[in-house]
Amino acid sequence: MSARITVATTAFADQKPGTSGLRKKVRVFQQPNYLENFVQSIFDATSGLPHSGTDKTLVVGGDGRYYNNEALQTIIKMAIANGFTRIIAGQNGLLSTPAASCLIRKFQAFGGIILSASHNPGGPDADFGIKFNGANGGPATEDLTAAIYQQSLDIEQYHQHDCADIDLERIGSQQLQACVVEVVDPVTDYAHLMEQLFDFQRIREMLTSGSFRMHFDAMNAITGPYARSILEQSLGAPPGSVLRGIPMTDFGGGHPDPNLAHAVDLQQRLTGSEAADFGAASDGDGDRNMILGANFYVTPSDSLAILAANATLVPGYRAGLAGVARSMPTSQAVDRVAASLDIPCFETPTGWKFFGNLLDAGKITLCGEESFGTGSDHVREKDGLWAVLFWLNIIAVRGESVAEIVQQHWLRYGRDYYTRHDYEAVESAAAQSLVDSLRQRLASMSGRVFGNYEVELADDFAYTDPVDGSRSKQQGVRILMRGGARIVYRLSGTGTEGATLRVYIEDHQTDPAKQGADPQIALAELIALASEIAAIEKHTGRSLPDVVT
Ligand code: VG1
Ligand code: CO
Repeated sequence: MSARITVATTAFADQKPGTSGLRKKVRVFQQPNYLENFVQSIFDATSGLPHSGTDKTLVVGGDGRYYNNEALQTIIKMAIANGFTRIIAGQNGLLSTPAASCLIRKFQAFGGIILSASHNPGGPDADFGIKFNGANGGPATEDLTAAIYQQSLDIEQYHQHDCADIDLERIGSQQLQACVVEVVDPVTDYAHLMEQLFDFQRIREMLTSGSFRMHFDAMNAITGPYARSILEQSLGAPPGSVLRGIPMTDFGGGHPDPNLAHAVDLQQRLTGSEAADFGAASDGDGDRNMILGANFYVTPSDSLAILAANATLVPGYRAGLAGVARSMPTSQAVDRVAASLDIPCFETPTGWKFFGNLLDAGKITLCGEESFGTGSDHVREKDGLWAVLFWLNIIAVRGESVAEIVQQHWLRYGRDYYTRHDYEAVESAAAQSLVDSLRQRLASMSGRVFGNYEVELADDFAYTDPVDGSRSKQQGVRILMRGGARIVYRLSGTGTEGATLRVYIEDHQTDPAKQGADPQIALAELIALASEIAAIEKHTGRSLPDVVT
């Protein structure tokens, strides 16, 4: 016998979502009612929103990290009790973040719940996360996120369908009370969308030619099945081109963050005289990408600019771009491409939720972030494999190496030297006082000269959404120098321990003779200045960053 039950609960005070959903240690989520409270808060906060069609459909899945499937059972049972009539679940509980976005759009769902803490490690002592995406397939807006948090503070009960666990292994439909649960292959619909956007024929010719070698590092995370299906099976990359292709609940003990620090094997295969031609990696939930050429690393900011500059070489973007957008800390490289294409370029706060309205309104076609995130209007999330296929398509058409493509880009637009320095697990109060102190000094900074740089404007970035007029304040301290150099400071909103201070540093170089330097050297003066202006060592006790990208 199964029945709808209502359970009394008490609120938790710490369910405020960050940059991308609610992220906590697994053990926090395992507390009685913790997950249930947040899920009910999502359903309560969204209950007044309309849904299209006769069904109220929810898409559910996650990156397969530890606690994924237990959480999914709870969520499905709660969705049934909260009036959803159709639930689309990835087989074995798996869905990459971009694939979930794709399914929400395809099935005209009310929304989706995605289980992931993205690039954070997984396992019983590591991180878990949950987020809600709306009917457009994108992350909940700031307003909706605030409403969910408010519900979580007021919650007194939740509803659950009391039944045996749902079979998520077998593809097909199951009827549970008034609800149909459909288990779908996590890859099929996403792969189909990719085929519509890219010239698979041309990429296949390149990958099967024998003269082009590539590796994709799935980091034992969600993109393994997607990459094997698309890159190896459909496009003919030799078996073994996908590294670490089997998803694991703890990502093999690794840190599923696609950067040089965490993709050592991949980097080695792209280094030296025997280097492969192309390398790429994605993160825990499949929305990030890192792009490498033979002995060459492409910064995510450059990658966005290069995709924009070459978009018309790719079938899905042949008609050109309506506009582009980047998060504020992302380098200004894409701005230069937009100016030359004479299309709008928007600067948004960090986090994909800020691109949604621009994409929905048709104001932009491509967008990206410095944090290894690039995407387009094909879904409403950043998309790791999509970026990889975009690069492969460009390379196949241009017949040039990654390095040649990037260097030619620099010759035309100048090089935006870029680096991000992260100070991790800083004591929260110390990090906050560093930012507060910067904020207090902003007004006095304008016009000041530091070595070769003069401050043109110093402010705390605020954004007004051009579509709905909503305003987001305190999105990062910017110090803008005359001539375009910038230093940006902000605190991470995805961590689960202490605070992470991110310092973003960039400068533009138009002289071709000076475009070949190591960014840490080219930016050395600004890097030192960034530490000095914020008194990083004084506040945090750290003289060097933990991670440099
Ligand atoms: C980080 C990145 C941000 C990204 C967010 C979610 O946020 O900086 O650009 O959108 O992660 O990405 P923060 O607040 O830690 O700087 V993912 O791949 O975690 O969904
Ligand atoms: Co991610």
